[in-house]
Amino acid sequence: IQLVANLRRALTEHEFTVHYQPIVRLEDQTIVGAEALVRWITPEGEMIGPDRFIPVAEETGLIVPLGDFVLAAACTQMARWRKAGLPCAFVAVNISAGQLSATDICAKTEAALAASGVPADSIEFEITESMLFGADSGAESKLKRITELGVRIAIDDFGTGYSSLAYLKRFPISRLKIDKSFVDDLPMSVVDGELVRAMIDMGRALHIEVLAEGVEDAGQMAFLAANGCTYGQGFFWSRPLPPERFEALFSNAS
Ligand code: G
Ligand code: G
Ligand code: MN
Ligand code: NA
Repeated sequence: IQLVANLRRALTEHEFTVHYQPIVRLEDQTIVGAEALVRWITPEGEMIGPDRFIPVAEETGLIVPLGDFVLAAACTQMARWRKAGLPCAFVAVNISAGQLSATDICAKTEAALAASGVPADSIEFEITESMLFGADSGAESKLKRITELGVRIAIDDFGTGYSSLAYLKRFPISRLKIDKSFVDDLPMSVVDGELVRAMIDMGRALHIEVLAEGVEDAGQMAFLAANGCTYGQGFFWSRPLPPERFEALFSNAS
């Protein structure tokens, strides 16, 4: 269909760009990192969100070159920020299953790190539980090699996938990102509150950092902070922003 042709053109014509959403340490409300989120700016100037094209990119295999672009862009951005002394310690990049099954993800990751010169531990890969649950030995050994490079692994949308927690034993996971659906009804929902507390406690016991996604208001923020959640992300602090507006968040603070 036309969307596929448009996506191919968008790749060759450099119509994709990357926005950055701050990741905040709840204790002192400082920005410590960012999640890279791809955007498509059409020649007409319309901004199209990834919900509309990532599924098609995944079905057609275009997610591989698109993912390469996002990883390279995030590494390059991180290098600029480090050079400028911006205290943003890491950038998280979403990785689709199709990218992990492509044979050369490890080599591409090494190349992106080398080309940008950023330390591997300033890059985090966000993968979903289902990617670990469904991981064949190939995907598993690739993930292990990527963590051996020093790249950190975060579990995105945590709590919504197949919750076979066995993967927490097999893989070196650095961060759990509690899915927005558990955060939405805080602090009112008793059930969600208990689930969130259980996820926070599990993270603490396993020395895995815990982040709450989709934080939109002060009540949610206060609940999370009071219950020992370390990091947050959401519209309460900021939407995903183009790099120059993300940078401006640091000059406004402190
Ligand atoms: O940015 P937004 O909140 O609209 O993102 C919607 C969805 O698209 C999220 O599930 C997010 O993980 C996914 N997404 C955004 N950017 C990327 C990307 O670069 N690669 C992949 N695989 N998914 C992305
Ligand atoms: O699946 P993933 O967690 O990568 O999705 C990130 C998506 O969530 C992006 O599309 C981002 O724009 C969106 N997002 C981030 N924070 C919030 C929030 O506080 N509220 C809502 N509704 N969406 C958010
Ligand atoms: Mn994500
Ligand atoms: Na999520």
